Amino acid sequence: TARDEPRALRGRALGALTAARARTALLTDAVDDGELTAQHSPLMSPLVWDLAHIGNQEEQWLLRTVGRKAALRPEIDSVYDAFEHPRATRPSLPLLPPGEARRYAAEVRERVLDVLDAAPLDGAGRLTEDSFAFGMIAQHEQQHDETMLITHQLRSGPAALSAPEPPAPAPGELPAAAEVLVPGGPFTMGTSTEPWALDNERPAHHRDVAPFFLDTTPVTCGAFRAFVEDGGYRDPRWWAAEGYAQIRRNGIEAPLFWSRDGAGWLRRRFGVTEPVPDGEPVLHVSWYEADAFARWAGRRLPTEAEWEKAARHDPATGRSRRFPWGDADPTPERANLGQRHLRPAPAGSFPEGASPLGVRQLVGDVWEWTASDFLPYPGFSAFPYREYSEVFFGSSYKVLRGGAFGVDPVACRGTFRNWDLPVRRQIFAGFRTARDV
Ligand code: AVJ
Ligand code: FE
Repeated sequence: TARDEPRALRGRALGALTAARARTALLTDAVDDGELTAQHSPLMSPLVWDLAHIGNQEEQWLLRTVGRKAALRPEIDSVYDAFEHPRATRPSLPLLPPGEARRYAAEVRERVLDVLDAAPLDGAGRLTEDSFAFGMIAQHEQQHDETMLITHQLRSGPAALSAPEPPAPAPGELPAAAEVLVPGGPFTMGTSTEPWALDNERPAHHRDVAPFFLDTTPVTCGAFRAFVEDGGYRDPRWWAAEGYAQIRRNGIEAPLFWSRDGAGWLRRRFGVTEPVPDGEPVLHVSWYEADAFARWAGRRLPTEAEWEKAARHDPATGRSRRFPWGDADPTPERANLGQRHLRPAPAGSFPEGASPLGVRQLVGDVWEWTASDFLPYPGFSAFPYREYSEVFFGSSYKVLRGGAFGVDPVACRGTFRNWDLPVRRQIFAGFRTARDV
């Protein structure tokens, strides 16, 4: 009811903030102080930077802006400003040591919970800017948790994290076909109603898409291995020119973390070396590698609009839904999200998460590279700060969709947009392919 709504919003915000902090603790308690302050890769911050940055963003948005409280530690804002200091240089900053960083984030949180208690989240059935800020900060922490999970994957040494294996599909549950025809025509892309959708997902607008075929599962390690073994990395025909130059310059011959083992292949995953699992969606490929595989296979990457139409459009009603399976939130039966597992589930898993046309694993398992540049939707307006999305728009960044096993449901929607440079491979990215009719 309308009267319960403010309390429900407050509860949702509290739940999301609490879950994010539990995950932050898990990721930062798993290694010792030396590993928290070390730089495991120039691509990543020391874990202890992410930890205090999480607290500092929460201080700035929830304590100072929403709560209108005095600043707790304004002198550290600049150290934790991601734009002032690129990741490679963060180890040389005067970072709060681990104990202090933990205490700082906890102190901010304690005060934020008072702000949340007092916040007039909504009295009239409308969402205030304040409730968005709580959702944004919970998503921000979860996004940095995913970033810290990437740092864990990049660190050397024995495993520090563990998790149960994801469920495998029963043989009778596998998709009936390798690809489906997605009919052409207009659909609604983006959202104007999802309360915690970020600025770049807005507003809802019409897009026309020509009919196309789309893979029912992400591309597997086995399929990708065939490309590698066919000499795909040595044949410039398959590659965008700058992508080919980049792999040759860096001696790249297979996905990141793969190594040859006689006639076969191994891969390193969170401190464990294991045979490359042929049936699992491929991970740790750049946009260039995904694009080259697709061309070798006689196919192409889907555009972002094609991906979203396949994931959200319901042919029965003509409406766009929140997720491939409908409007209900993700569950463990529908999608591999939330770091419940430390790997994607085998291709063809999650029949309950399929789209109406039978496309599987659009949400969860691996981020999916799309053909598209990261651009604003018509009617975009930056909110609440230009540095979340707007400064990244243009032709430098490619869009990824769907979310990986390390993405929390609070930061995952059919409309959610991620982006990265086309050379990046440390993120949990795979892809699926499409073709014209
Ligand atoms: C949306 C994942 C590209 O980590 O760079 C975190 C999210 N923005 N802090 C990133 C973000 C500010 C962002 N990505
Ligand atoms: Fe951040």
